[in-house]
Amino acid sequence: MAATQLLTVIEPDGGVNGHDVGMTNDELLHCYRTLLRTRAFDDTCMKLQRSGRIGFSIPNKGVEATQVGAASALQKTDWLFPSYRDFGMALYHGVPMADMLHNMFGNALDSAKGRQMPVHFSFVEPIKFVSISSPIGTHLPQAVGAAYAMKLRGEKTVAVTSFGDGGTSSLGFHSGLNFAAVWKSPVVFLCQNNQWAISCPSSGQTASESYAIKAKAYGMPGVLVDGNDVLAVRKAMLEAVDRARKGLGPTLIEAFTFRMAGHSTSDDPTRYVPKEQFAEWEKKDPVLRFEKFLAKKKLWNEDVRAKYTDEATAEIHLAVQLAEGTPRPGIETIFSDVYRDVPAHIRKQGEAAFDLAARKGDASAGDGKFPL
Ligand SMILES: Cc1ncc(C[n+]2csc(CCOP(=O)(O)OP(=O)(O)O)c2C)c(N)n1
Ligand SMILES: [Mg+2]
Repeated sequence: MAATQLLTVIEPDGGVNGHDVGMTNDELLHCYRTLLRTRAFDDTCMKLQRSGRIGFSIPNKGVEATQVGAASALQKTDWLFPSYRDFGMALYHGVPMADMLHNMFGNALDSAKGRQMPVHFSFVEPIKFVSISSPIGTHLPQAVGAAYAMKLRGEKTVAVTSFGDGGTSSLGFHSGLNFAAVWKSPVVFLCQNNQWAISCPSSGQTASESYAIKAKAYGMPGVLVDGNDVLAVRKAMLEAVDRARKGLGPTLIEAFTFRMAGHSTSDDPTRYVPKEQFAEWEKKDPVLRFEKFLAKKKLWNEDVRAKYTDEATAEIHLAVQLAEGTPRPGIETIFSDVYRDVPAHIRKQGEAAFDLAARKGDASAGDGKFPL
């Protein structure tokens, strides 16, 4: 595997060129189902935001294969330090859609009790999905430190951290990769190169031949992989995870893909992404690519897509009903999970705030005046 030559497994005709896929039909269909559920989740969140029912979302269309391929190489005991775009990794490992939507609505059942932004998930079960860090690149050193702790404890787990092409320009990228290699931390760096960091294209981000090649300077392997190919990402990730588990240290994987939508619900990509680029990558849609592969194995036809799409639609509708129907967190939860013993001065401030809320009532949506 190389840092400047794209690793591909699924050929344009759906064949795999003699490659040993090493997955059962059920496992392959689980990947496919997760691609469709991820797209359904993304699509619904966009609609919820556009209709004013949630405040914010981050599109995921186009990058699903990277997430599913990467997640499929992990064990449930491994730790993920993900980016805000990683819906597919959580869904692959069985996080219920409702739990993710509780965060999108910031309701009382949200694991962060409404104190994080939407798409800033955190889960302990069924996989360790560490709370998203909004400041770009800051979670890379977190993953390196956690992985180093796993090594010191003699655990056979690994930490995987996922970030974007823009993340490679952060200080966290440099210090994270440097220390990981020096300490031989069992960590995998997954750079999802979707070619844009909001409106900044890769040409404005780096003069390197690839992002993966940066690994060489830190003293670790770098692998460039086709991010729209579930099986290629899985192959690169399996090798990197295996290396980390054996105590051989970190790997940097660059998954080359494309964000087939805006950065977030707050921008308009038609203002800066060339039309031709959208058209070119529409043809490389990762879901269609995997369908071609499944069809060649006689595991796919239009009916299979319809069945899984219907299932995903029913699942997301139910989850939306649940999450939207769940009340907001009570103001008394502001210190929950923050302190073991709430310090006296904080308790005093809290009591004053609770008292004010009891007298003045709750804030209403869009009411910027509360409590003044
Ligand atoms: C330190 C810091 N600077 C700027 C931002 C604003 N910001 C949010 S997302 C983003 C782009 C990140 O791009 P990339 O790393 O390629 O990830 P992508 O969104 O494409 O998945 C920026 C600049 C931030 N969150 N943190
Ligand atoms: Mg990007």
